[in-house]
Amino acid sequence: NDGYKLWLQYNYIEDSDIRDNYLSHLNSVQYFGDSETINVIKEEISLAMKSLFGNDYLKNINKNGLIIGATSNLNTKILKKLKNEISNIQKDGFVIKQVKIGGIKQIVITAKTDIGVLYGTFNFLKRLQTHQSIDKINVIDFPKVDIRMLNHWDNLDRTVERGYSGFSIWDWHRLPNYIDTRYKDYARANASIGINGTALTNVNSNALILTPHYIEKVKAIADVFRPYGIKVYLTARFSAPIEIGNLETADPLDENVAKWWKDKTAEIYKEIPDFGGFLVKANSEGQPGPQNYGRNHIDGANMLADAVKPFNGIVMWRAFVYSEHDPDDRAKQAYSEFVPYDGQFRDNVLIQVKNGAIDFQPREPFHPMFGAMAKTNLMMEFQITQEYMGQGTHLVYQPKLYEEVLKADTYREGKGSFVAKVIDGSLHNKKITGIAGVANIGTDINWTGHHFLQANWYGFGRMAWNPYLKSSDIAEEWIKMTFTNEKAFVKPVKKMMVSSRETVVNYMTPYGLHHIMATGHHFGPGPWVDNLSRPEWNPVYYHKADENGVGFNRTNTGSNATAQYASAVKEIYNNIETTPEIYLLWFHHIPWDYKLKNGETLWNGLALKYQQGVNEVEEMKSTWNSLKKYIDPQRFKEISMMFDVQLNDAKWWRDSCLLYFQQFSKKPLPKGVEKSKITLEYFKSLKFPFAPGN
Ligand code: BDP
Repeated sequence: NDGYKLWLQYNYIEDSDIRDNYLSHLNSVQYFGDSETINVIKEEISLAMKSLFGNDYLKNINKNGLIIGATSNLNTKILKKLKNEISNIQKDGFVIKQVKIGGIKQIVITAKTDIGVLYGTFNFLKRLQTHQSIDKINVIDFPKVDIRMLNHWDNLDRTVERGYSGFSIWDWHRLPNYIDTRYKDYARANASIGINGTALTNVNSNALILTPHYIEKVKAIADVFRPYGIKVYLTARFSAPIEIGNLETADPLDENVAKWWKDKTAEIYKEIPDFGGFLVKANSEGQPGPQNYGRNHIDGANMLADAVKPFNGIVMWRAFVYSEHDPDDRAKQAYSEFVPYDGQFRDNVLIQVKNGAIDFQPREPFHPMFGAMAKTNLMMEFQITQEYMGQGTHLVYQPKLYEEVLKADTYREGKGSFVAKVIDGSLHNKKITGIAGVANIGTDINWTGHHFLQANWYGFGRMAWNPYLKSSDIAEEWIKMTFTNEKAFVKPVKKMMVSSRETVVNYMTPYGLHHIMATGHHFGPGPWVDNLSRPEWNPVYYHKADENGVGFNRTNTGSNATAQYASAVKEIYNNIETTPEIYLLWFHHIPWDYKLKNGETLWNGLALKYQQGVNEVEEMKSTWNSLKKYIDPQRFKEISMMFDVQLNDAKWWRDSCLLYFQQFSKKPLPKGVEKSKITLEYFKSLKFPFAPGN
């Protein structure tokens, strides 16, 4: 098993009790409606049934069976039985319910739209894959967030920025005539978890994607995705009117520029009538934007919003901005720049905000912009690819991180103002809601490099559908669908996944340390780096270690970043006693002999966490090795080798960080912490000129 089939393995159900029970409900299947989406549902059902049951299924039309179709295509007899449920269906939600018609038990999968029916079908198939009971099934579900999308940081030359699973799956050179089967399998996988959008291109964008030659290629992909309910989006390079439009300026207030974007948009919609819209990184890390012309984010975003508005398109404008000319704490800059604009963006603009104020660290407190813009559509950006977390080789189950952020309480409208409520729009009654994940997908045969990182794609989709789900429940269903329902396998693997995020924090950045990764590629430790041209690119800017202690004072006696939070949160973080220890060094600069809650000094505590991280990887590795008999040899071996990499790297992190910080703490390692056999000089000398994703 090479892992290509992801969580859609549809393993044959060996347990005959379960199999016979299912088959007693599945003697037939009837489809209602006629659309490309209904066709893909038929294909999926037939693929899944053959695989789950062998040839023993769908034999007798006059016995208990399945009825699949949108409400508008069902006959009145069926509709009558489902009256209440149908009136409760929201958006692309669905109902799966067993009803009796003419003495025969029928499981009806229905929705207002065919896409909803597709979601219901995948939900039903998941139940079969995870061996859940379907007796008297009665399920109603709907997506809580409108736009659930992947952001591909894929370049036109097929390299992937921060991609660690091979090259881009978009084969631009061979498009539009050659349609790789991956496009369809990608769409199936995404639809199975409710993802309904994908931005095909890197936020550090290339204007060529907007030329007719490329629009034709994008159209070919959009045509494959359409039956699966997935819209395509493109990144818009702000200077495109100059680069491909022969204009002299890209000033958003220039009439010719606005007209150029209107015409360009119309040209795209002519080919792709359901095109989603634009994703824009402007005036950030060297990308062009409205500020190049003395304008601001409102001018830029609204100009594009007006262009897509006639076609119901949207603009996702990223808030990931920080400037080398701004002497203020980098963590404060996005909030300072955007929050004063609240209420001034068009209603088809969404401001896309990363989960934390710095950059996808193993742990960050939630971004203070969440809940702070009551009159602006604001969407979440998570990173599924693991730029700062071991990239394609470390097992880190990220839905645990997503959950931590979504559950954080912003206190913006009093207690219970969770980030999840900002994202589903309920806190301030938002018009459009969205959530994006930076994809970890590439041309590797198993899509994500490390088999377990498929779970991050899966889990992202599930939480985008419903940001209140428990990450541990998602892990369990993913394990069962991807590997096996065997309890002796599911339990330990789930435990390992759920704790893996804390483990990576332990061996990389315990107690609120952050951004101490090596330069450029961000793989491996580099806390010593202090020579980069922009101060806020240097790890020393973030940890500020010296003889007196370590950590970034962001309280009211320091950068005062805490003032960007609601006052209840601000007070918690301003006070070292009430700051959760997981964020200690994020908010405070603390002496090495500061006493932690467990009685250890900060230095000892830090060292012990690094060691704990290493120990935990060792445990994961031995857990995995004990499970060999439950799994196919290929995936077993490949995952097992990944653990070797992860263990080595965890030790590298521990050893180099402790040697480095020890220069300042001048204290011995506490008992139980292994001493490095390698020198700090050696760690510093390591170079990675060909690291992927750079
Ligand atoms: C950082 C990455 C960089 C991205 C940037 C972004 O290092 O490659 O372009 O974020 O999100 O995390 O725009």
